[in-house]
Amino acid sequence: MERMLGRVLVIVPTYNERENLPAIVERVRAAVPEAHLLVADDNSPDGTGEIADRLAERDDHVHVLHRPGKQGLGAAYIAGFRWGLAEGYDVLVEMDADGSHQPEELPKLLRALSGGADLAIGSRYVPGGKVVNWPHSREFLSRGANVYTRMMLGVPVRDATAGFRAYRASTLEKIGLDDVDSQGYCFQVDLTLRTVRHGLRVAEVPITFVERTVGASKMSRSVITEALWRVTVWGVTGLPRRLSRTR
Ligand SMILES: Nc1nc2c(ncn2[C@@H]2O[C@H](COP(=O)(O)OP(=O)(O)OP(=O)(O)O)[C@@H](O)[C@H]2O)c(=O)[nH]1
Ligand SMILES: [Mg+2]
Repeated sequence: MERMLGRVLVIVPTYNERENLPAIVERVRAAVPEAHLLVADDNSPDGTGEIADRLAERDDHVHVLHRPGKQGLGAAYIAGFRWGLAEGYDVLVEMDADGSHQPEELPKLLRALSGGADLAIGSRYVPGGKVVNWPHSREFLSRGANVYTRMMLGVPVRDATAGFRAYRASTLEKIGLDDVDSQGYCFQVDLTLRTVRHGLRVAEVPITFVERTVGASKMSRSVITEALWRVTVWGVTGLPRRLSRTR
């Protein structure tokens, strides 16, 4: 199935994920043996980068992109996408290192691309999608963010902040990455919006999202604030376009 899609690169951004990385790499290798992996590490103080190097030495499907310091999830993905596009991969996957995104569900995402989607989103909020081990407050925040996003931007996507997704290389080439500077969850919304505005096909595939059990979250108030103001600005500046479409 991946053969039909061409070469697949799973990009895993890491910042202090030493306890999580080896297991997640092993699970990806088992779930989609043909796919390659790129660990995009922001010079993690806990030595995740060196662990990644060791994994890469043993396995020619594993690659490492060392970045000088913590610059946020969005920047790590942009760098990973650029690397993957330059290397000629046909599909670029985003996946967290902390076990929240289950590698065993990767084939489902890839199948959605084979079925014609330009972007496949692993969604918590379509029928069949689930969240495991989240406190009510966190789920409320995430669901609220998605309702607000849908309302403000008019994108027909239930889980626009989801970080488990597969892009065709052609999608990333069409939407362009040069002027993306969103960082946290907002990065996901940004790319979703660009994909929809380019008239490309987005498919949502139900996944089970499992909250991390080890390591520390990088989620912060600033991540939430960024998402809130950017989505609001995009909503307001995109309004004339939406109105002219409905008229
Ligand atoms: N390279 C890089 N990776 C990052 C950065 N911030 C977060 N990550 C990675 O991005 C993924 C998601 O980050 P998390 O800390 O799990 O954020 P989250 O999933 O919103 O928070 P939790 O639900 O609490 O886990 C993990 O693999 C992190 O290691 C960063 O600045 N640079
Ligand atoms: Mg996480």
